[in-house]
Amino acid sequence: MKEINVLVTGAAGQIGYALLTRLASGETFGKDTKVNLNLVEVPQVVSKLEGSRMELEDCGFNALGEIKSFSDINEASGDIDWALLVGSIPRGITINGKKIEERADLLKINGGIFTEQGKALGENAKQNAKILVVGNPANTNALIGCTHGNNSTQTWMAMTALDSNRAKAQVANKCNVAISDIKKMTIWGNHSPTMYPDLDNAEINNESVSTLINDKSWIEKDFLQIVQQRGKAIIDARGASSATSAANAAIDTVKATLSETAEDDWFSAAVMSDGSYNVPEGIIFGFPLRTNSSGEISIVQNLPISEYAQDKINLTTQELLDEKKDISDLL
Ligand code: NAX
Repeated sequence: MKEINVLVTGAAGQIGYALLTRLASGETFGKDTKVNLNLVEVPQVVSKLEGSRMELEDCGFNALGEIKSFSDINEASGDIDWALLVGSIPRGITINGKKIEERADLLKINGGIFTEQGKALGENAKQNAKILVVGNPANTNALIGCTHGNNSTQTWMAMTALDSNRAKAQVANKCNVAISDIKKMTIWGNHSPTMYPDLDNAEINNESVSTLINDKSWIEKDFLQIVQQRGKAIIDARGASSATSAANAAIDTVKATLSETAEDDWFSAAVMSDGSYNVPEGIIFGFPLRTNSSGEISIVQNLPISEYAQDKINLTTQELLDEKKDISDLL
């Protein structure tokens, strides 16, 4: 049986809880691959991971390998093939008597975490390791981690698959088609309310979704707002942020990198900009991506971008540049 070493931070959190069974069941890496899990939590919470370990054992998955718990990222990151960085400090938490509400404060606190995690993974994880940042602010956390990882053979991504899945769900309802009929969904930019879900280049039966829907007002107002604000709507309804759907999107992203992307499709994640689509280099930006038969990930090129879409892309680019400025002392 093949083996894969997977690290999950924030493993005792709500996304972590929903994620672990999906990683260990054989669904993600295949039934013939044993999944060793290195679970990472803050020291105050690490003992809770024993409960997760017992539950995973009780699931009886043949693919489940060894489970280890850590509070030290350096110890946890040795020989890792895949790292899912879910843990981060949420907005609104009180630290040293101060409620963390400002984006700049949040960026700095999480920046410290991702500096350390980046260094540890860069030094200790496998040379071809892939790293997906889920913890918010995901793009800028990934930028900090990637910078301190300083390892050009590892791949850092920030998750936008949840936004992509949310966009597909809205289109499926509107067009009365199955989710699997919707191809080539792109989320441009930041995982934040400025991200831009692109229906011009998304397709159903090889036809542009925006052409098929043919309702500018729905696309530019209802659809955009629903997708951009979906996270908030879920918090309002559930009293807690998305967990099952976030874990599912992380699994979708991992799977999308494990085999060659179908000719008629691509997937969404944020990666280091190489200047494609005139997005400045040096920010982690949501692009349309493909995996080739050697497992390399590349940005899909030469898609048409309307003037309207370009305005939206400029907006989300500016937000990421502002975030980068806020943490410039951490880079
Ligand atoms: P929870 O608060 O339930 O869990 C987070 C866990 O991370 C906690 O158990 C905490 O102890 C742990 N943690 C904090 N700092 C850590 C560190 N330095 N090392 C290891 N563990 C650490 O949050 P949850 O709902 O699971 O969400 C996790 C993160 O995902 C949040 O930042 C959230 O904003 C983000 N999200 C990102 C999404 C995306 O699409 N990119 C969507 C869903 C989610 O909102």
